[in-house]
Amino acid sequence: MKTILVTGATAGFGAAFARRFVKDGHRVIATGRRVERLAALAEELGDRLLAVPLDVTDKAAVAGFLGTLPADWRRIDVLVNNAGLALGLGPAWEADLADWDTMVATNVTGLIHVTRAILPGMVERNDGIILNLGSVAGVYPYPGGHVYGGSKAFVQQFSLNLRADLVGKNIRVTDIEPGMVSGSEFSKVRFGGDESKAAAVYAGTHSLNPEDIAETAAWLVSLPAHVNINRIEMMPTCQANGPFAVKRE
Ligand code: NDP
Ligand code: 8X3
Repeated sequence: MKTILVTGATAGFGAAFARRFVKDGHRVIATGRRVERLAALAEELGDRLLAVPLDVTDKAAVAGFLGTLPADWRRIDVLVNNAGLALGLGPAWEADLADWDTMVATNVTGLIHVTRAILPGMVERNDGIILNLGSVAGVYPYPGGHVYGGSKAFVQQFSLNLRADLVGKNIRVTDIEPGMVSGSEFSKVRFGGDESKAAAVYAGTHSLNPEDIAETAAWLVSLPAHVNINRIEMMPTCQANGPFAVKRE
């Protein structure tokens, strides 16, 4: 049984991770900002789920987070850096700077601060797994992706650089890079709560769903200690990259 910290467990992938890990016999520390969602998850999953509110952009709360946990929950075997968001899909020159700042604060600064808070314990015990949620948006550019894509490229490169520091230690790091995933709140958040715009993103597709990502995470956690998967890029069969954009005269 592993103790698994999941950031952003109040919706989408994070909730699916919590359900899957508890089903697989692990203990989950579920975090996020919406306390009523955390309470519902705790009610659903019982005493192998510890619900603790955490805003990953709150640097002081992140730094002190471990110390707020009950003593027997402080040994984090697996960290899932999942909390993240995209805001807007308009062109860069029209983007709201506050949206850009929020994406960087959450997807980049939040992720590195949580990692910095949890990693020393893993190094001390010479044991741990970190799963970071990157995205195909960090690999392939698309119109309106700008800072979201940039933040996920950071997550990929940060993950690979962590591996460089951790080589020889029993600590693994994987960047999970999904493409189109329906069944989460991702697009609703991106479009400021507009449900019809969000639904249009997935209309007529058989997209991945959060359980597919949880299946991948469960597999990563189950691998023998000598196996590190550096990156996993996954898309629904109905999605592919290309072609290059060409503006002709
Ligand atoms: P959701 O919007 O469904 O879930 C996002 C989660 O992040 C929520 O639980 C939310 O909780 C949490 N969150 C957002 N901001 C903060 C914050 N400041 N502090 C703590 N938690 C926060 O999205 P998904 O489940 O789809 O996305 C999960 C991750 O996967 C993200 O990093 C996303 O970028 C990435 N991803 C998503 C893809 C998709 O197509 N859906 C594809 C590839 C990657 P709360 O609001 O309660 O704080
Ligand atoms: C989410 C996938 O393609 O909407 O990271 O950016 S995409």
